[in-house]
Amino acid sequence: MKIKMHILFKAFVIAALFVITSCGQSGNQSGALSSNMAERSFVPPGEHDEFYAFISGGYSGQLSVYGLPSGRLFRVVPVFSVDAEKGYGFNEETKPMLNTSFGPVPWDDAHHPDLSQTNGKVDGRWCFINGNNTPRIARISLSSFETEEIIEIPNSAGNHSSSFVTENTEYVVAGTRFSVPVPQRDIPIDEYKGNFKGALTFLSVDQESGEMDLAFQVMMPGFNFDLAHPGRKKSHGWMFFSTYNTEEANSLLEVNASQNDKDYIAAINWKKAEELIASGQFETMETEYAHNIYSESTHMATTTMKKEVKILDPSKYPGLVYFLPTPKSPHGCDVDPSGEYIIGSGKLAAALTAHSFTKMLDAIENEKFDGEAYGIPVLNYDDVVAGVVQGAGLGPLHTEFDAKGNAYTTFFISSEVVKWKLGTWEVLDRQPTYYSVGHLMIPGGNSQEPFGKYLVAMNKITKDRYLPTGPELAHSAQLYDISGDKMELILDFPTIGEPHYAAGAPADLIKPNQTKFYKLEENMHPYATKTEKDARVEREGNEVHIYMTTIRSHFAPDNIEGIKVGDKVYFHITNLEQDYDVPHGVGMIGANTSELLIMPGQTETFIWEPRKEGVWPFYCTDFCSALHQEMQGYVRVSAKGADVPLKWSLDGE
Ligand code: K7E
Ligand code: CUA
Repeated sequence: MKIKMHILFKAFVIAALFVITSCGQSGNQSGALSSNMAERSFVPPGEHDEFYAFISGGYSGQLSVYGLPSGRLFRVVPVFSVDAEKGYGFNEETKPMLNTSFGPVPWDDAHHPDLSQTNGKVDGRWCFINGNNTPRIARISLSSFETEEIIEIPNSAGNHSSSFVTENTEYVVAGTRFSVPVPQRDIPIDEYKGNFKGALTFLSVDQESGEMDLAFQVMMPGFNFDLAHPGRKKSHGWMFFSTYNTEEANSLLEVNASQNDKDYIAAINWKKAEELIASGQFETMETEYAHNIYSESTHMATTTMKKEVKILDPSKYPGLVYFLPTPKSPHGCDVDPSGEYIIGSGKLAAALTAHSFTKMLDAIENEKFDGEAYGIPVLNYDDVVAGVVQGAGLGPLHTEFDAKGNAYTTFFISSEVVKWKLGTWEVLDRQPTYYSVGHLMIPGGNSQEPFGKYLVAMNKITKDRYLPTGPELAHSAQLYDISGDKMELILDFPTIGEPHYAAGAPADLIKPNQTKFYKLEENMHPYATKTEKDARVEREGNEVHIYMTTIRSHFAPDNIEGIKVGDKVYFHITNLEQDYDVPHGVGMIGANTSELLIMPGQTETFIWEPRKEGVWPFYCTDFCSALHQEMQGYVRVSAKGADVPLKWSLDGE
């Protein structure tokens, strides 16, 4: 039986590959070629795009920021991976951002950005994104476009069904993909069944500061939790997670986790969870996780190691969790703008399943159950399903929505986006993608009010779309105009890393709140130097602290003597500029770290441990004025134990 399944599945995969290969030869002859199409994505020089798009970097660990409809890349915001371009993870100020209970982890795999909301609408305050590999959630300020916070998720592994935001940003959720022993311990892997657990984490968000806190974890059976989306409007207060591997296989999952005809969408009543927590009905588990916060006033990050987490066991609390049977290892789990429909995309199925929230409540009330799993009621499939979209394509993954009652689903295997109607379940339109699309994004698509003008498809395979660059090709995003009845492909653009999900918002929501520079008088960095006359060098044993400033176009001081081999030299550099768009950088020969790129009013630090005697230059790395090439300095390094006195100067003073 198992072997038969395996062969069948292989045939399915081969068929899928054939589809991919064959469309690889075609290419799009209408699309972006016509000048009319080009005009629709063209943003003239000097003009601004209509939307921001925040696209995950996948295995780059970063978040990239694009404009729509132009597809222009504006910035890569470093989140989970070190970034020498910006000094992120290299300078002393941001190193703590990457701390975890495993020590500093300089990389992650980031999949799902989501934006903060107020009253179910995108509000332009923050972007959240998940780190899969070493489970973490980050918060990025949409004023500074800096990562302000990273919180580690304990008891999780492969933090994939994350980071989805509720209607008023009450919570950001983080669900585990891999179930693991909780607490972690040394047990045989084949004791998986019944012993491994899947933690679904709810992080509360402070509405003023944005700071996250681990509110509670719902400790689920050992399934794989793949994606999630929040309820909205009538279903506000619920969070839906897709599951696969309800078989609880621990090996050859491609076969052994594809046995069950149906897996589940788990419906979590988080309002109920809040009541349980408030009335003390939870267990406290000891654990360890890092909480890293970057302060805009000290320009520094700090790490707090946390020790405890509140756990809710759903088998003990009736009403907290229900399972909605959903065919064939569902991947995407998407909720429409009205909050009524929960769409499950069985990635091995041809059909899409839409569950009804109203029917779900009715089935709960009238106990229309079809058994239970680990004490969690399974609702009867026929009593919760609202409709099935038939014959839409092969390998459905993800669905987004416009504001006119339409849904758009990506089909990985048949490489297309299919538009269909909510409620009637009829297919309205289909457009090929080039090729093998994963997620798609409509700005505001995960909210009550999508801005249904553009759709971005994020593809896994580029093949012949761009100039080749050796064996590794750029991934691609494709922009469709969805304002008419038919979708129209108007642009291709390459992405950073592998784009998974994205989030989009109108530029008007974000543009007015931009930080232009940091006020020097508000700089609380302990090593800030606020005027040139305060610039100095201090020795404490073999540690030397240089309090340095930058202003167009010199460093103060720029000549330093009395440094010795074996010293640990801290360059604390404050950029004295108080104007928009005047960063200075600094690079030091032989320093085992990146440059610093210091925004106006900011202080940053790197450490240099000189190994060789000599006179060593440093210079500004950012072309800051016509005299940028003059922005340089020297450090004289003498032998260990030499008696060259410590001195520093600028223009001899
Ligand atoms: Cu479908 Cu990680 Cu959301 Cu990729 S995931 S596609
Ligand atoms: Cu400062 Cu170039």
